[in-house]
Amino acid sequence: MTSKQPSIDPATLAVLAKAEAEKIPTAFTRALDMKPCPIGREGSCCSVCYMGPCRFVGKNAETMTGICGATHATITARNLARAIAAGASAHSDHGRDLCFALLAIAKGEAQGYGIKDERKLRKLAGWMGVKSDGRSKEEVAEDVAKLALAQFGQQTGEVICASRATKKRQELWRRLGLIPRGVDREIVETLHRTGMGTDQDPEHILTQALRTSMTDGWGGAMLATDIGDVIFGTPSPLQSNANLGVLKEDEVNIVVHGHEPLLSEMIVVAAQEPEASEYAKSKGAKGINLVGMCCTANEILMRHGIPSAGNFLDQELAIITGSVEAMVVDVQCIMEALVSLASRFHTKLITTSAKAKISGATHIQFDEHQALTSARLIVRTAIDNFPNRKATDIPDIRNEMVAGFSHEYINYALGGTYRGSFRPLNDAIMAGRIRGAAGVVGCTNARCVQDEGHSYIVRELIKNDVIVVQTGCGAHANAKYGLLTPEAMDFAGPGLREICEAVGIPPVLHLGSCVDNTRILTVLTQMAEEGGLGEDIDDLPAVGIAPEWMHEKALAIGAYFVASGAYVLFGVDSPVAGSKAVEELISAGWEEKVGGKLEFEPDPVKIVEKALDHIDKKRRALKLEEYKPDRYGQSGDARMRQVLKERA
Ligand code: NFS
Ligand code: SF4
Repeated sequence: MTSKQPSIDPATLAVLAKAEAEKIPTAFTRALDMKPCPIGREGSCCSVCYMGPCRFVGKNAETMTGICGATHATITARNLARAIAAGASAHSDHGRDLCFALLAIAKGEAQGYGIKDERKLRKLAGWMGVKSDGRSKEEVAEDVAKLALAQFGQQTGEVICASRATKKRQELWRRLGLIPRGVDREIVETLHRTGMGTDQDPEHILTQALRTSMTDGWGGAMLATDIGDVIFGTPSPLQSNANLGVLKEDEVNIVVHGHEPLLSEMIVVAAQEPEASEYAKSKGAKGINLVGMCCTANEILMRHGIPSAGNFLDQELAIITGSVEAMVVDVQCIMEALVSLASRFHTKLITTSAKAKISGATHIQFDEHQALTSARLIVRTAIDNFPNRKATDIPDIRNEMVAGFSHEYINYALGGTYRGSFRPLNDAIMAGRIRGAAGVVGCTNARCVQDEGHSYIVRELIKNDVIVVQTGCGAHANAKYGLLTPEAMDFAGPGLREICEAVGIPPVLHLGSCVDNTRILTVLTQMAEEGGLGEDIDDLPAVGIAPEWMHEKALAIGAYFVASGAYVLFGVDSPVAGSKAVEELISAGWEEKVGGKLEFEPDPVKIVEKALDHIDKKRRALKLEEYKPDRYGQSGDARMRQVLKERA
C-alpha cells in the first residue's frame, strides 16, 4: 500500500518541492542517499569491545560466534537491551528535571512557576505515602519532590509508581523480579551486564531489559507526567490546529521543539506579555505566533491549545518555509541538520539545555530558577530577527483538532466528577459496541512514507469500532488529517460512534506527549480494575502500535507496555531480525512470562489484521458478546460538538 511519495501530507510535499528546486537537503533526501547498514539494522553487529565490531553475516550468520564466542542471539539481545536502556534514560531524565523543578517551586526558588493542580499533588502524595492533611501545598510538594528524586538513586526495594499497577500484575512482577529497584540502578546495570563478557544468556539479558523499561513507564516517565500535571495543570479538552499552515506570514514565528515542558511553558508566558507584542509591532510584525513541534508541541498543546506545526519529520520543513524567526530546542529528537539548514535562512536555532549544545547554534541556557528571564530573552531574540526575514512559502494547510485528554478527564467524561469511572467504557466493550482499544503512538521515520502508517491504521481501527488513544508524533500525524476531531466519528463504526456521541468524546483521543504514554498505562489499569474485562491488562482486548517508530525511546515504551501485559506491534523493520531466537524470546517468550509480547511487522495492513485478531482473541477468552459490526445503529446526540461549543 506504500505511496510513491515520501509523505501523505500535502504540506510536506509542497515544502519538499521547494527544497528540491533550491537543492536543500532534508532527512527525506538523505534517507534516499544513505542506505541503512543491513547488518546493524537487524541487530547483527556487536561493537561492545574493540576486538570487533563483529558482524554476523552470511550463510552461517545464525550459528557463528564473535571473537569472544558470543552467539548471535546474545549480541542481538544485548543490542536491544542497550537500546531500551538508552530509551528509558531519556524520558526518565526528563522526569528527573521535573522533580527538581517541583522542589525549587516548593522552596519558592523557581521564578514564574507555581503549583497549578493542588488536587493532583495531594493525590500523588497519597500514592507515595506522603502526609498531606493539614499541610500547605508547598510542604507537601517538597516531600513529594524529594521522594520522587529518591526513586532515581534508590538502590534496593521497589520504585513507588509500580504500586499503582493492578494487584495481580504487582504479584507477577514480584515473582519474576521485574520491579525496578531504582531508575538509575537498572539502567546502569543493563549497561554493565551488556558490556563485553558479563551477561551472556539472551533470555536473562532480555528479562533485565524488561525491568529496565519499567524504570521509564512505571518510574521516570510516570513521574514526568504526574509532576508535569501538578506544576502546569492536568489537561482537559481544548481545540487547536495542526500542520505547517499554523505558521503566520505577518507575525514573529517561534517554534518550540523538543521535549521538556519547563522551558516551553515559560515561553508561552513570555510570548503573551503585552510588552513582547508591543516590541514585535515595533519591528513590523503584527504579533507573536508561538507554535510547537514534536513532544514539546504536545505539552503546550495539551495545556494551552498552542498549535502544532508538525511531527518529527516536519522540523526541517518549518525552517524551509522561510518564516521561522527562532526554533527553540531543548533535548531529544532534534536533528543536527537544523543548524546548517537554519544558516540558509534567517532562522535562529537556539539551544537551551545544559545537556544539549549543537555546534553553530545560539545557546541561551535555560535555568528553572530564572526561567522567565531566559524565556523573555529568547522571545526578544526571535523578535529582533523578524526584520531579517526574506520570502516565505507557508503551505496554507492546517486542520482542526481536539487535544487534552488526560486519564482524569476521560474518567470524568465517562462518569462525572463524583462518580468518575470506566464503567461505561467497559460496558460498551463488553456489549461489543466497542470492539476493543488501541494505543497508536510513536515517531515518524524517514524510512517510511510519512504519516501513512499512522493514518491508515487509525482509520481502519475506528472503522472497526476500536477506540484509539494517541500520543507523541503519531498524534500530530493524525491531527493533520482531521482525525482528532469529533467529526472523525463519521469514519467510525456505528457502535463506537454511538458511544462517542453519548459520552461526548471523539473516537481518537489525544493523550499527550510520549512521556504521557504512562497515561495509557493508567487508563488500562483502571479498565482492568473496573471489572468485567478480566483482572489485568493482559486480559483486555487492547493493543499498542508504533507504526513509524525510529527512536530508542520507542523501544523502551514498547517494552514497558509488554511488561504491563500488552500486545505491542511495531512497524518499520525489526531491530532483532538477525536472530530468530531473540524474535521468539520477545514474542512467545515474553508472552509466557508477562502476558504481553513485542512483534515487528512492517506492513500496516498486517498490523491492523493482527491487532483485530488479538482483540477478538481476548474477547473470546473473556467470553464476551461476539463482536458484530452491524449490530448497533446510529443514535446519540452528537454531544461532543455541543460540549466543545459550550467550552469555547
Ligand atoms: Ni516520542 Fe517525542 Fe516524536 Fe518519536 Fe521523538 S518527538 S518522545 S521519540 S520522534 S514520537
Ligand atoms: Fe565481538 Fe565479542 Fe567483542 Fe562483541 S564482545 S565485539 S562479539 S569480540
